[in-house]
Amino acid sequence: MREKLERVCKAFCIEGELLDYEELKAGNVNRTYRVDILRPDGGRKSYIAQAVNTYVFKNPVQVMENIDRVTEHIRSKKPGGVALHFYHTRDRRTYWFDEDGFWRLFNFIPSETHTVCDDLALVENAGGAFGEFQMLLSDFDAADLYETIPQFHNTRRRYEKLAADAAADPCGRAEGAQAELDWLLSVEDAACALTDLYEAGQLPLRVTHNDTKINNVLFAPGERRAIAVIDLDTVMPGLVGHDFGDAIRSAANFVEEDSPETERAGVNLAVFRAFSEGFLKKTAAALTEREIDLLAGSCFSLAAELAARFLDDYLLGDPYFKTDYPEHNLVRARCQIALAKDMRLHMAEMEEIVHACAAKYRRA
Ligand code: GN1
Ligand code: MG
Repeated sequence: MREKLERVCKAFCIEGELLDYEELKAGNVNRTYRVDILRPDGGRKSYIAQAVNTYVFKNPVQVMENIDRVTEHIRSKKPGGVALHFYHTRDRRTYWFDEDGFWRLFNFIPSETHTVCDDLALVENAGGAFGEFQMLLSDFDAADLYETIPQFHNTRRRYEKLAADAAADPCGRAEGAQAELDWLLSVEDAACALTDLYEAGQLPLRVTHNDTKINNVLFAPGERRAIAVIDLDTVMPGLVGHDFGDAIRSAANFVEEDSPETERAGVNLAVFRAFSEGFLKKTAAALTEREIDLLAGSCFSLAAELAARFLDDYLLGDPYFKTDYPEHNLVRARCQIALAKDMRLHMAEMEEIVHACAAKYRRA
C-alpha cells in the first residue's frame, strides 16, 4: 500500500516523503487513508487519500464535478468555513486513476467524529450542521447536479430489487435470511410512504446530502462544536426526510449499525429529541407542513430501506458494502430491522417531539 500511496501523493503534486499512513475504517464503501508527509522544509503535514468505489459510483468524474459545485456554492455563502479542499494533478484535475483505482486527495482536518452518541449537546450540534447544510443548498439549482447514484433513496426500487434478488438467490443465502426478508416485505408500504408521497407530487424535491450518518460531521477536537459536514459524494436532489431519517437511524440507535446485539437496538428518544432540536431550529421555517409531518416516519423508512439494502447485498455475495466477515451484511440488516421495529413502537412519541420542536422554531 505504501508504494501506491506514494504514487497517489506524487500524482497530486505533494512534495516530500511519505512518513506513515493509516487506513481509516469509518466508511462502508470508499477506501480512505491518512497519509503523513515529511515536507522538504522539514515540516510535517497530513492529507487524506481516498479510493472511490467505482462499483458504487459508476461515474466518479461526475461525483467530483458535483462536489466542486456544491463546495463552491457553500463557500460563497459561508466564506471562511472549514471545508474539504481537493488537490489537483498536474493537468488540473481533482482525481487521478490507474488500472486499480480512482483516487482523490484532500486536506486532513484535525477533528473528532462519533458514530452512536449520547452526548446530547453534541447531537444537537450535528442536527444543526445538517440543517444548516440543507439551508445553504436551498437555492442551489438541482439541474446543476448529476444524479451520481440514480434512484438512491427510492425505497420502492430497493424493495423490488430485494425481492427479485431473493427469488434469484445467486449465492444460496436466501434460506438463512427468510425471517428478515418476510418481515421487511410485511412493512413494505409503510417503508415506502415517503417515496410514494413524493411520486404523488406531495413533497418538494430539494438538494440534500443523502448520507447523513453522524460520523459525516466533523467536530472540533475536545469540543462539541460541529466544524464541517463531509462526504459529499451523494449530494443530489432528494427529500428532507432522507437526511433527517438517515441521521436518526445512525445517531439515535442505542447500538452501532452493525451490532449483533439486536435486543439492545432501538431508538434513543433523548438523542432523537436533541437532533430534532438542532435540525428544526435551522430548517423548520422553510419546510412545508407536510414535510414536517413526515419527518418521524421518514426515520422508519430509512431504517427499513437500509435493512433492505444490506440484506440485498448479503444475498448477492456482498459486492457493494465492505464487509469484515461473511455474515456482516446480514448482521447489519438485522440491526436495522430491530431499530425499525422499535421505531414503530415509539412512533407517536417521535411525532410529538418533531411537532413540538417545529412549532417552537416556526414561531421563533
Ligand atoms: C454507505 O460509505 P458510507 O459509510 O458513507 C452508503 C450509505 C449507507 C451507509 C450505511 C454511497 O455510506 O448510503 O447509509 O453506508 N453510501 C452509499 O453505513 O451507498
Ligand atoms: Mg458516504
